[in-house]
Amino acid sequence: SISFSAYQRYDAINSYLDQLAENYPSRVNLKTIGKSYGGLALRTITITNGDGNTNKKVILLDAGIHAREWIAPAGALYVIQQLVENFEENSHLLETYDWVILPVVNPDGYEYTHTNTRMWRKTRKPASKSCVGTDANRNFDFHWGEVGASSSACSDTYKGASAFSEPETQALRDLMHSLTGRAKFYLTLHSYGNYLLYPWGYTSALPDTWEDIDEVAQAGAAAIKSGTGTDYTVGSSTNVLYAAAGGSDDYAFAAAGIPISITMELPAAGNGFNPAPSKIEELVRETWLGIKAMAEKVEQKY
Ligand code: 0X9
Ligand code: ZN
Repeated sequence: SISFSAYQRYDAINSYLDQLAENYPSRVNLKTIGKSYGGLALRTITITNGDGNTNKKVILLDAGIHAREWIAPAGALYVIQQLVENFEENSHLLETYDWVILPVVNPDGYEYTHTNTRMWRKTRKPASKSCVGTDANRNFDFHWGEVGASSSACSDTYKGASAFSEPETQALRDLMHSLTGRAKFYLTLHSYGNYLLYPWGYTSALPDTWEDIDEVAQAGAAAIKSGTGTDYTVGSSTNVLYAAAGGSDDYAFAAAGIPISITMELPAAGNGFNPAPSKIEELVRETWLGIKAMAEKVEQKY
């Protein structure tokens, strides 16, 4: 089991995944899709209904691209818990779809925020003689570096020496491509600010199919609003937040061909990147309402 009354360290997250694989071998499969710069395993959990169909459509969920956004991995862990340990209630979500979840994209950074610098955002690979880290969400190779990304290695939004300079973004890229054709919905959890964002991040123009993505995001916002009263803003990244190229969402949509691609910025609960531990459980429950509604919409339409 896992507790949502504290933020979990990388090792505890791994232990939970191992425990689920042990207890639910027919519905859970773990993979290591790569290693962080610091040598930590990048682990996915694939959750199925155990019917043996290996060719289902896929929902791809990740979290923890940004190290300090602790509520995001917590949200991913709650999704995992619901789909695996509360399977009876959620089996409809696994009827025609498998879920592939990478709960911590940037474990080096995540651990560093626990042990050294709470507000660290980037990866932990040296970027220059004196500065460390690349913004993984500026490092994807789609209009890389064109806008909202820095060329300075010391900046928090450093785009990297080249697109996909980081082992973590390489691993996520390869995971996306390994699921091309099967993956219909890519959802990446961040914080904070209560946004459901979709392409494009690099331009104020909208993709041709923006209304399809908007419909899914609106379903998520509506479910959260009616469940807890919390408001989410829905729109394209550039139009409702800011322009920033090289994000995983634009790449998933444009380069990996995943038709529904959304960045969810979870709430601050009054404390920025650091919601009180006593708020984690209600935040992840609320987030799950939105994710479930979006998944239901995707699964009924795609
Ligand atoms: O700036 C980001 O990477 C995201 N916001 S955060 O506060 N979590 O850092 C928003 C990313 C939206 N997507 C793109 N700009 N592609
Ligand atoms: Zn973020």
